[in-house]
Amino acid sequence: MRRLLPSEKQKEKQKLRVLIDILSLFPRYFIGPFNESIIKRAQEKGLVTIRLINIRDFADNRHHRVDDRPYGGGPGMVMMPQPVKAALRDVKGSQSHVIYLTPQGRTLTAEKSRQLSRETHLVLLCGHYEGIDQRILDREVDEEISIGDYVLTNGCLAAIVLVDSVIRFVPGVLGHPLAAEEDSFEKGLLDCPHYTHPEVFEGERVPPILLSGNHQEIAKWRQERALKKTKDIRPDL
Ligand code: 4GX
Repeated sequence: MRRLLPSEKQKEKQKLRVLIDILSLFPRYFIGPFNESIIKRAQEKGLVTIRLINIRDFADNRHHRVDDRPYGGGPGMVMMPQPVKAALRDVKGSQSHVIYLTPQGRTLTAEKSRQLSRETHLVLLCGHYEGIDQRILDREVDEEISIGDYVLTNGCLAAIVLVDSVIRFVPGVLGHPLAAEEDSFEKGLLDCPHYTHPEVFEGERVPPILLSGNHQEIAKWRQERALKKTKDIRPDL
C-alpha cells in the first residue's frame, strides 16, 4: 500500500476522533476526573472531545424545574421529559449513539467498551432522582448500560466509568498501541501479580523467576498465576 500524504494522515486521525456529550444536572461532577492523567492527555491530543451539558439550561419553565412527582404516587421525583428532550435535540446528529446509564441496563464489559470506542459521537444521559420519564427512554435512547449491580446516587459516576473504559480503546490514547489488548479480560483471565524494586521489601522477596531473565519461563509463570487467581476469584470467567 502506498504511504499516506500528510493531509490524508490528518483525515485518518480525524475519522478516529470521538465526540462525547454528557447530559446531566451536575456538570461539575466531571471536572476532577476528566482533567487528570490519561483522559486529560487524550483530550489535549485531540483524540477525544468531551462536552458537559447541563439539562437544567434547557428547562422551558420559569423556575428551570427539571423534576416532578411520579404518576401513580410513591417516593422520590422523576425527571421531566421536556428539558431532557430539548438538551438531546441540541446535541444529537445523524451519527449519534445515545446511552442511558441505569442499573436496568446491560452490564458494561470490556467488549462493549471496545465497541463504543468505534462510535463517532456518544451521548451519555445521566439520570437523577428516581430516573427519567419512560417516554424519553423509549423514543430517544439507543442503549441502556449499567456499570454494575448496585445503585448510585445518580448516573454521573457511571458515565465517568464508561468514558474511562471506552477511551482506553481509542487508538493513540494509551502509550503502547497494544496496551489495551494486553490487559486482563482480553484473554478472559484476571491479571497476574506485579512486582518492582526493591528486591526485598520488609523481608519478602520478589518471586525469583522474575529475576531469571528467562522470558519464556516468566510468561509461563504469569499465565499460571493468572489462571489460579481467576479460578479462585472469578470461576465464572
Ligand atoms: N449503572 N444509577 C441512574 C437514576 C435512576 C434510578 C432508577 C433509573 C431508575 C447506575 C448503575 C446507577 C443510579 C444511575 C440511579 N435511573 N447507572 N440513577 N449502577 O446506579 O449505571
